[in-house]
Amino acid sequence: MNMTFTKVSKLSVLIAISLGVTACNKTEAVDTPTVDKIAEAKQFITDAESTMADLSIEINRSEWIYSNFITEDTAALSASVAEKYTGTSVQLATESAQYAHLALDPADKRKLNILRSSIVLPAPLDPVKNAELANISAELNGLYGKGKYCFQDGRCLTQPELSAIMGESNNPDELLEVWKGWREISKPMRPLFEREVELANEGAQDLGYANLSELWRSQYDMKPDEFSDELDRLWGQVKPLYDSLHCYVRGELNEQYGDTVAPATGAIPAHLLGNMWAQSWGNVYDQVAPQDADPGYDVTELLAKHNYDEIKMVKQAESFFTSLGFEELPDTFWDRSLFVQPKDRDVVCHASAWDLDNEDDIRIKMCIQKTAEDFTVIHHELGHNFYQRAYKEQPFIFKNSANDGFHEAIGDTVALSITPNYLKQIGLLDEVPDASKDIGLLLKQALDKVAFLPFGLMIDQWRWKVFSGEITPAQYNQAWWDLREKYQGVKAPVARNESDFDPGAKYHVPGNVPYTRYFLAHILQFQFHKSLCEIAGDNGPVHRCSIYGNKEAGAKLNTMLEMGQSKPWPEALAAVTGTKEMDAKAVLDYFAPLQIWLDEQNKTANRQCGW
Ligand code: X8Z
Ligand code: ZN
Repeated sequence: MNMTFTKVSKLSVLIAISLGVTACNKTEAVDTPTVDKIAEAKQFITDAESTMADLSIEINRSEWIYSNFITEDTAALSASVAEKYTGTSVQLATESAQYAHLALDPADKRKLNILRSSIVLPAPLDPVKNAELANISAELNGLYGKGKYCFQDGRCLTQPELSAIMGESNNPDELLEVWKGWREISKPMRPLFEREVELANEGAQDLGYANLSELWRSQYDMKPDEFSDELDRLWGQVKPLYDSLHCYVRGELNEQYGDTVAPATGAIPAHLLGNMWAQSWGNVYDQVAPQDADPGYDVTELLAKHNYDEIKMVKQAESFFTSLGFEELPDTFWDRSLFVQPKDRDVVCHASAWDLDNEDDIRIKMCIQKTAEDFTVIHHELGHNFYQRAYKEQPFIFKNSANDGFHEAIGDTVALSITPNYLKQIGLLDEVPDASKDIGLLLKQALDKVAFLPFGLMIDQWRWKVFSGEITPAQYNQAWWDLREKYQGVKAPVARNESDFDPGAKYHVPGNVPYTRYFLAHILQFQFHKSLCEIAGDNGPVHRCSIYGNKEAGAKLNTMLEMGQSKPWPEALAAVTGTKEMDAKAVLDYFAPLQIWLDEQNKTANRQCGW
């Protein structure tokens, strides 16, 4: 399906057609001259692509309906389409292996490789187990989407409503109640998740991988272990910056809340960071803002002051993309998207972007809150949609991003251009704060982007260990918090145990969406931003640069988007940045003045950093 984070990749959609082909292909394999075999492989790919494209539309529609109307019936229907889809994709992935050794042209070789490796939740070949997996997956998604916490006064709130409290409140008792309350929804997920892992591991093994971890790490044009090393390298680059930020924020929270609630040393209690998962900390900006360098505006307030409703927020984000030269969104986008949380039914509120027909039927689905945070998320989602439309002329198998981090990075790259100057240009802000306020701007950005990095990394560090068996079901929750502490320096505010299943309270775990993509995106977006600013001829500090209205930058970005997944990702990266390496130096350069400032603050306050 073409939701931007596909739990069963659309690339694995191929279907029954090829089932018939399989048997005869196999018997012919030994004697057929290579040239015939190559023709056969080409035919296999052609058939596969056309069938896949058709089936993808069916699964997209059934998933769209399910996540917009969560009921027993839509769950059953979506599971049944997913069963067909996965069964076929696994069958085709298996078949594609027989052509892997042939001297095909690079594009065909790449297609076969993608066919084999891009199934996110592979079912075992056994049809009974395939059906079981499809049902579990639908049920897990439903449990998350329907999740609510009810207060003693009878009010029952959904995830975005609870998140709003986490973002706005600084009453530690209230924060703790909401934090704990939301984590009740994931307890029943535990046995389902455990079985899902068992089945998908078996599916991965049927495809020739050691386990699902190896399969997930095989999507990056390099060997799985090389990819893991690459992540360690990138994390090593940014960790000193994270440590400085962590130290500063912990110290400020300690001053505000005192030792009992927010200790001055050790890991930070996870309910105090302005976010349900402590994954980005922009909401505590007011609590930790620099006294003399606060830019003095709040985008949430500006949106309210200028009467922005949900649609106006989306229109404004669209206009950024059109200012770069991208075509307007189609009318169907406006007719078919979900922007506001419906009051009368359960939906999956977690924001997503969709491409229903692999052409123009692009949509977002989001329960928009009228906040600065969601204004950014809207740009994020539209980045997916504009990417999808840019690669629509590619063959079906290449209708995807260079790697999954690229898909997640595009809208964020654009949102880095939401600078004070830009806000003034669009009439939201009256006065642009002068350069003396840059530390405040950078701190706000770091709370969102730098704080995110270890979170973006740790989720799949946990999952990969779960998939490989290094973390057993009896250790799920303890291992989760061990990694939270190791990477983020964050801890649970109250004792947890193995009757809890805290990973399940994060959408992407029950939703089975790989998460390393967001870590990559948080590095890549700074590389893209820097290069696009250069192309736009902006010579000022990169955190003040906005590419708004710059057609050259837009055209350059588009050359990369149009490539889809047709080339290895380093080539796509080079199309915009001129380099084939992911490099966190762009992050460090962006935040360089802040890092100096944080270290000074930490030194002056005599803080013992680390945890
Ligand atoms: O899930 C998302 C997007 C949809 S792809 C809203 N994000 C991650 C999250 O919310 O956890 C964007 C940033 C990280
Ligand atoms: Zn996304």
